[in-house]
Amino acid sequence: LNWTSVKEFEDIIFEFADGIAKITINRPKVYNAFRPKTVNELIEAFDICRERQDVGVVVLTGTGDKAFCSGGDQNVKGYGGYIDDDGVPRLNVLDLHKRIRSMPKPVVAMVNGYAIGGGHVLHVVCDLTIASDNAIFGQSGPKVGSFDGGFGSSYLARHVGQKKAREIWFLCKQYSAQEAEDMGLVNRVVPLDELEEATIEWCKIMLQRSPMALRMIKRGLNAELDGQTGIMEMAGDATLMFYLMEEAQEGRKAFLEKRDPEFQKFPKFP
Ligand code: 2NE
Repeated sequence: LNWTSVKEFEDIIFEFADGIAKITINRPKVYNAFRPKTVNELIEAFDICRERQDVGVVVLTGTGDKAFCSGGDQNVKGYGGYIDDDGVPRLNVLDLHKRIRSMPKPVVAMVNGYAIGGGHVLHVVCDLTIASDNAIFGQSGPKVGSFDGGFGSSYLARHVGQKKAREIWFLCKQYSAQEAEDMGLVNRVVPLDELEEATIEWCKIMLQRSPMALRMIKRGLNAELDGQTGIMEMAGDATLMFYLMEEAQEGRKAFLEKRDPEFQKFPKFP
């Protein structure tokens, strides 16, 4: 694909081609670990992807062939979180998880190496994961003084089951791409040099599908875990579709024309 830059950032690369947005964490010296600035840039890029109607699918990956993301940058970890340039500790990666989860378009993790700690959680919250055969998966929080009891635990358990999720967190072992595929943690494993091609291939298939149908499926699958927030997101999309119907337009028109709405003319389907 002919990638073009969407916006210049310091810690990430943000590109677009043919309906696909590609967001690359670009901190190879620290195995693509994130600091608060990285997360803020990721949030901005995901927000742009949400707004842009020419983006149908978003791909998240890391620079190089060593790491997808190694989690929070241990160099800036302090009291209360990861210390930002302003000296304030932040854990803003949880806001990024929410963005990925509520993105009304598929988000694909293209895992090109280590997905460890908070980097592992990032692929867990993506809708699909395509991994290179050298990828390594695992949580490390309890080994380095951290944990993610949010989506990083509950949604992980939805993927692999409660026992396996507890094993992954309690032991902090590392798993090969093949093991990850076998436990339902990734969708597909391919040779490293075919990773982008395979990811684009799947993205192109999704781009041929009905965007509203994909959106509603994502909402439905999320709602099962997300409680009132999940129902709210799904109901929001139902409202969006209602606004596309003549019945909703009639209410607005009647108000502006200062007359009673003629709702009775609309069908009451079984
Ligand atoms: C990823 C892993 C297993 C790779 O091991 P290895 O032996 O292949 O490489 P090495 O030498 O450890 O790492 C290569 C370079 O990347 C840096 C290392 O310090 C090293 O730098 P140099 O010595 O060459 O200068 N690096 C790697 N990960 C880093 C990190 N996270 N922060 C800063 N620098 C990092 C191995 O490197 C590893 O285990 N990394 C640490 C993974 C980790 O514990 N991440 C934090 C987990 S907690 C978290 O992410 C989190 C959370 O639990 C909840 C909320 C938010 C975040």
